Amino acid sequence: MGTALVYHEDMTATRLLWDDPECEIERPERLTAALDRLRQRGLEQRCLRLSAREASKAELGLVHSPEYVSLVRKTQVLGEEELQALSGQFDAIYFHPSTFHCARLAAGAGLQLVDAVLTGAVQNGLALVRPPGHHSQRAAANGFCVFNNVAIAAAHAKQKHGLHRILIVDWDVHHGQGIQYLFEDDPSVLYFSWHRYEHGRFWPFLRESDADAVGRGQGLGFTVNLPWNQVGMGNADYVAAFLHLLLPLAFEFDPELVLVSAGFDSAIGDPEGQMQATPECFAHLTHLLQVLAGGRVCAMLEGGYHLESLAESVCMTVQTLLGDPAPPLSGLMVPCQSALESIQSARAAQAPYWKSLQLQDVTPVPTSPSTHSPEGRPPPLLPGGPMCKAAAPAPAPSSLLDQPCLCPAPSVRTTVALTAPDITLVLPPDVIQQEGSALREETEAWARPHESLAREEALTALGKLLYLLDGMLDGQVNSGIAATPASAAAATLDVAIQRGLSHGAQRLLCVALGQLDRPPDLAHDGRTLWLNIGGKEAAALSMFHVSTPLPVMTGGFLSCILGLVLPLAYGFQPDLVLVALGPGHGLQGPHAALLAAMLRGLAGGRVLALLEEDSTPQLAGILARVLRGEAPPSLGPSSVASPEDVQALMYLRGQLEPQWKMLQVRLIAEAWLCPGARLCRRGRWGGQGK
Ligand code: Q9C
Ligand code: ZN
Repeated sequence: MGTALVYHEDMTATRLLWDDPECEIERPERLTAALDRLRQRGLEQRCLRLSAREASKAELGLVHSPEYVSLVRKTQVLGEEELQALSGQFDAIYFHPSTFHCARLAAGAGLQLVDAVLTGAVQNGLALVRPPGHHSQRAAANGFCVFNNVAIAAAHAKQKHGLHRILIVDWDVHHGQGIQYLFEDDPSVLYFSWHRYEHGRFWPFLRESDADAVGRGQGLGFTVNLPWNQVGMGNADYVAAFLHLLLPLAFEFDPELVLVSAGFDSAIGDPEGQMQATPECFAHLTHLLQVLAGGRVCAMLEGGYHLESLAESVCMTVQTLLGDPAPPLSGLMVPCQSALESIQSARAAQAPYWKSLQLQDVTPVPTSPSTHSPEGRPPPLLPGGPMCKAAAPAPAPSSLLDQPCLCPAPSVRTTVALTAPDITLVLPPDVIQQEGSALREETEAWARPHESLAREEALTALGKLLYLLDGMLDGQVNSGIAATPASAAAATLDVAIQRGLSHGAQRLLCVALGQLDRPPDLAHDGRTLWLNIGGKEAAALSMFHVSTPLPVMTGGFLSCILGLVLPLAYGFQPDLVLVALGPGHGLQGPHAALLAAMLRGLAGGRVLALLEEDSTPQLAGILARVLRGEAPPSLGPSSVASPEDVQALMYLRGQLEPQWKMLQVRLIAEAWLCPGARLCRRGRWGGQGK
């Protein structure tokens, strides 16, 4: 449906006219660097270009006082000395004769973006603007921000489009206190911000930036602060914050629109943030938000002062908005202790207001003021074992930034290799219907050990699947869907795993839904992570062979994906994902679509979905659409997880946490339910051999 890019070159006019070391980083080159890089990468050309308009007085009045707007208007005619004097009345602000015009364009750009998305002209978009907005308040400029672009866009979406639930995700490294103040008593706006905090010792030095500021009155629980108490937070910390804090609340909130205060001073190299997240991380953050609100995501630039890091991160964001799969993340996926403490404090502070946290949460962890050091991180997982590749020391920032931003994109995004012809009716036009098959002899050789693959239909389906898998491994196709007769599902999956491993996949994630037994000769060499959802009971036979019952309620399904599947998947860092809907998988289309959409964040989007031949064309169609990058449909208000779902999840997390650090998050009910004793009477890794 398209991605909008809203911009106006006049926004490069405002600049600092005098000496001020604090403000000099907010420069016109921020916009030109980002835009130039988007052009170089061919990304700008793929967007719908919209020229920004000025926001009107009434639109600015949605969040600012008339007196303040008049004050800013008057700066147009002031001389340099008067501008400097007025600037001095605010914290970290400079005015320029063009400031009023630029700030009205910045706010107007956000309004155009929201209008384009909410009228259905585009699916999503980015407004490249300056001055930024999230620090600005009803009657005050602050932190380079003059008008609060994102807050104005949210108020407009409510007023002009009648929206009732808007999620604002502020991934800038500073606390957007302006947005917090404007909506703190408003339950229709859920505001999430993470920010460098250092126990209150970092700008803007506010008590109300801490995790215990959760909103007021009707808005209690609709302000979510995640303060980072150390610098150096990286990809694993950011992804963990999304999986364990933001996304559970966001799904429960069920927003109609997602606005992003997209500051890139939270990226590696930025002088303000001092964080370590690489540009690819912003592809993942964007991707994770695109499963909400039917994919209606409007991002607006806030901070970001390292031009190279900013430009790359903007490209990653736009590329993902356009539907390209996110590049794999670099570095060991292990959140640091300080990040876990922060996430835990925020979960504890929010638990009273959110069902999705209630069964699982816990008392606050006392935080210790200490400086961040790499030594503070847990030791690498399985030294010398199968994860040693991931455990290699992270490359230096400069070399990370030198890496080419686009992985070679397969010419074909999604292919379906199905035997049922009526599927074409529900396929998007750019999804290729595969004609080819692997050679007959080769197919027979793979089939030979499996009795269930002897029948002609099973062999035909296997030939098509092998051909598709080869196309994915050779980089001609990004993702695909293949079908198999129900009776051959397990054997076909087994062959697909062996074929994937022998044809270049280093680490293969297999998510098997329904009654699909683990292939009997699946190696324990750490190259395959087998995850069965639909097993009889929760069981972790080893850190690579995990089984859990199919959750019965939507809430349980969501906590299974966010609390188990994705943490394992991100920790494993596969280069190929197989997701198989086997006999009795029981998944509704929207649930299957959500799972597939989220798994597409792994392995550069190399996801092969295996269906049963008699699946409905609708199921194949919805999977084809999410695999090519469309947003999954919203699940709607989610029911709570059943006690059984919660228990299974907690048991597995308890078993697996020591090995899979992305699972780590304290669970409140652990102490009450003592799940290990009840659910599994086997030894630590089960007792199949005993
Ligand atoms: N070294 C935005 O990113 N100065 N504003 C902090 C600490 C103010 C940041 C000084 C930073 C304002 C939109
Ligand atoms: Zn910032």
